[in-house]
Amino acid sequence: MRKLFVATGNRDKLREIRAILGDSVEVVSLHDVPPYPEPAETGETLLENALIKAREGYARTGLPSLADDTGLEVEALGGAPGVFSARYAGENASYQDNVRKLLEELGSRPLIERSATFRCVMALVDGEREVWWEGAAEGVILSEPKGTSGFGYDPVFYSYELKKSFAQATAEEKNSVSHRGRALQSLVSEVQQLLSNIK
Ligand code: ITT
Repeated sequence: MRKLFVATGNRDKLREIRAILGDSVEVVSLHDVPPYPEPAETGETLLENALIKAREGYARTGLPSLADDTGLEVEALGGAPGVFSARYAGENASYQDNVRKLLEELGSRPLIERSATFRCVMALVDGEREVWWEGAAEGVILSEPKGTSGFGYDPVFYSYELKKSFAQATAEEKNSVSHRGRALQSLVSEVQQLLSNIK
C-alpha cells in the first residue's frame, strides 16, 4: 500500500485523519519516523503554516507529505485565535488553558455574538507538486464546555449542523461535517490518484 506521511505529532488529529482516509493509504506520522525538530509555524495564514509543515515532512522523509493547519475564528474577537489557536493561552498551553482563555475573552456575550468558524487547510507536498484543500464548519462558542469526546476547542464549539457541540458528537458525526472531514473528503480521491502516479 502507498505510504502517506502526515506531518503532525498531534494524536487527536491523527486519529481523525486515519478514520477519514480509511484503507486508502497507509498513514505514517511523526511518531513513526526518526525524530526531527518540527519547523516553526511562522506563517501568517493556515495555508502558509500547512505548507511549512508539509515541505519539511517531505524533505525529512522523502514520502508524500500531508500537513494540517487548523484555526478557530471567532467573529467577535476579530477572527482570533485563528492561526494562533494552538498557542492562544501561551506557548505549550493545554487544550483546557486555551478553552478557558477563549471563554474569558468572550465573557457574558449572548450566543448571537459568539459566531465562530473552524477552518482547516490540508497541504500535500510530494516533490512534484504542492496542493491544498480547505474545509470549514460553522457554529457558535458555548458559554461553558459540553461533552467529553473530541479534543481542543470541541467542548465549546456548537455545530449548527449537528445541533450539539463537537464534543457531544460521535467521531463519525464530527467527521461528517467538520473542517477536517471536509478538507479530507475532497482530498481522498485526489490523493489516491496522486499517489498512484508516484513511482
Ligand atoms: P500540528 O501542528 O503538529 O499538526 P497542532 O496541535 O499544533 O498540531 P495546529 O497548529 O493546527 O495543530 O493548531 C490547532 C489547534 O486548534 C490545536 O492545538 C487544537 O487546540 C485546536 N484544534 C485543531 N483541530 C481541532 C478540532 O478538530 N477540534 C477542536 N480543536 C481543534
